[in-house]
Amino acid sequence: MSLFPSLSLLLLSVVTASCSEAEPYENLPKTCPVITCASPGINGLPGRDGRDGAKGEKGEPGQGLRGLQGPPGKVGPPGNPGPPGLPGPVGSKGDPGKCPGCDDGLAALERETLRSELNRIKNWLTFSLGKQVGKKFFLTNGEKMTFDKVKAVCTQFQASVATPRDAEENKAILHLTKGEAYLGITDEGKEGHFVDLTGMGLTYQNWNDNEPNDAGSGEDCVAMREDGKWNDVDCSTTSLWAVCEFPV
Ligand SMILES: [Ca+2]
Ligand SMILES: [Ca+2]
Repeated sequence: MSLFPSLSLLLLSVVTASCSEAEPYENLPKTCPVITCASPGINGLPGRDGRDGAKGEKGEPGQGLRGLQGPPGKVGPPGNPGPPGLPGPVGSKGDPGKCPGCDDGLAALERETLRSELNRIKNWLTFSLGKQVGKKFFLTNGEKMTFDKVKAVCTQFQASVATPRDAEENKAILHLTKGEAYLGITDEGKEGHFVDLTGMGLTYQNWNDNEPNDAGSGEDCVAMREDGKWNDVDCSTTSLWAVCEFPV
């Protein structure tokens, strides 16, 4: 007899626990096995808003028509000047400048110095070896040789074989050599027709008596004798002085 109240209390607890499950209201049985259920309560207030969800992906651009581009706007005011740029690379060396007065003065001084030095050298040569007549300067190397070698020696020193154009030049050559010397005169081109080495006819002649005679096997060169007279001789003769004439 004492167990009946305890059993009833146990059943009531079971039924209460069954009715307190968090099931949807619609799914609750309308009847209870032991006691009649009470009518359902009214809905509670909405819960608080949940947290913001993650950001979604960017959507596709709209499909609407794009408007026409408007006219360009007015030119804005000029901006402030920028800072100065870095210095450029060093340029190549320029041409020397001109200083007309300075250069001319220096050039004139150099020319005068050279002219003075050249005159001194000419004087030395004239004193020792040469002889100047007018604008000619006669020189000998003190050697005797064939006519061809005389021509080669004079050409080497930018001169020509001594060729007297008048009595004064003839005398100068005689004074220089004091003996027989080749002259720059020949009739190799045409026998008996004597010309200078440029092919020009003679304007001055000082032949010895009975010369030129083209003696022996032929004489096509001209030698100055010790008395200053001329004689045609063999060009291979090696006993004649080499005398050259230089323009002054
Ligand atoms: Ca001859
Ligand atoms: Ca002769």
